[in-house]
Amino acid sequence: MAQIDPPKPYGPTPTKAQLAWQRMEFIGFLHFTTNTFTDREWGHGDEPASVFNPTAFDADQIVTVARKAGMKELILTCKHHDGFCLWPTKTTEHNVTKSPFKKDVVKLISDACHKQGIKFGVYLSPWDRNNAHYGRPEYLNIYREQLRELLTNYGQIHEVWHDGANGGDGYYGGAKETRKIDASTYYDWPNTWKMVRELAPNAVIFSDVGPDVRWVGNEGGYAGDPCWATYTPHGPTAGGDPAPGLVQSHEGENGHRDGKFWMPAECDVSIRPGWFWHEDQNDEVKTPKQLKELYFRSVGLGAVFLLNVPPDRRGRIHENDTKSLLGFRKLIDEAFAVDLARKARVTVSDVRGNSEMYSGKKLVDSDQNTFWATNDSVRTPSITLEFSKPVEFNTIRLREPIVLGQRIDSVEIDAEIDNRYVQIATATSIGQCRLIQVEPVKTSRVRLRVKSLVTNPCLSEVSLFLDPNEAP
Ligand code: FUL
Repeated sequence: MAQIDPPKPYGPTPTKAQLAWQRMEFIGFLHFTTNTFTDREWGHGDEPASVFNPTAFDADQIVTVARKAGMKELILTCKHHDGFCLWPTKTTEHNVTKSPFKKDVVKLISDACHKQGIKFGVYLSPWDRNNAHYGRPEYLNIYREQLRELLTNYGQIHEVWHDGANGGDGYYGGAKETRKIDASTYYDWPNTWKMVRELAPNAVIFSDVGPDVRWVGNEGGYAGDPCWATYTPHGPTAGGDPAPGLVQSHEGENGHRDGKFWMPAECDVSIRPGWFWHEDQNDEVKTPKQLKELYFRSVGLGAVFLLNVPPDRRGRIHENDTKSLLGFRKLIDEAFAVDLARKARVTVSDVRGNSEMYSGKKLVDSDQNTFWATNDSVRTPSITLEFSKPVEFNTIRLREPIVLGQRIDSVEIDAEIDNRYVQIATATSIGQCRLIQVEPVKTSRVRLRVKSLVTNPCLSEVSLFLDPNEAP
């Protein structure tokens, strides 16, 4: 088939780093610090370094569990709000070298990640309840120096996580002073991000306002429906500038169809009620089924699923969490084991000359290099899959080649039942991935009606699965 130019990109499009990040789909968070040993969620900053004493720390065990669960990246809380640094920073005495453990936790975890082919990311809390300079201009230099250490000494960094939390309860280093900051100006984020770009060009930067990855706006691990990768952060008050900690966070759940920036959502949640490990939460680990549901509500809406698995006081992933993670992996693998659409004969109502999908040779391209595209003026084409023998499915997976932007507004899916088409599903916003669960249908013909109000659509994947754990 003759090759012709692909369609022109529509609206904002992802950078190389964003694209690589979106394709990971499932990543992990490690919350680990003095809180693990003091049973707190937010340390006060006056915890002595002596409390940090993992008894059987095993970075390989942590990374192996994450890898087996399917996580492609791990983000470590190198410093949480309490200010204790897990690496031998030169910026403060309040660091791991002063603990009985002494060893560089950032190095141990990042080395294990690099060794096992897992990407590594750093969380560095802007809020610091230990540092004497927090709240004054000097602290900004300290924060940047800490970032510089993390971004230069630990190999490739793929994500830099800036928390929006900056408290205000007056607890600082035990001194109980109040240090008020104006989060909209104090941190001077643009200059910090400039430095991140220079030191870690492959990293995406996460915050409430991106610039690469946006907070989804809840800590429940789910996106809204629809969830657009495009987004315009708005400040909390009319006219107020948005900044980390200062956004209309609920808008993160859906994003904006006409958003100014490509800023896909990251859905963070903990496998336990708390972000840190607590003995009394060992029986409250989310079940494989609950995790699977969150996967469908995050990855299935084009977002990235960021699941926190907090190491325990030994410095390992607890048995209960491990069991749940591996159970979850099994459910996901079983759900997507066989793509029934590969057996289909494919016809389309319109095609641009470059579509391998059209010939039925290629219905799936998870790298999104080949895709079905229509001619420029076409807005509502359809694609039909015909099977020589009826197939039964309950799960549909669609992807757009997002390098060309998010083009499709919605799809309607029909199955032929008793010689006529019956609509079985609709979906608004496709993007990187859209998972649709339906009641099991048995049919020889499936039709997808695509609506793209703004430009001509493209699709890089149409897959059908029979998830054995969802079938009645
Ligand atoms: C929040 C923090 O305050 C929590 O402790 C946790 O780190 C979570 C991921 O982000 O804003």
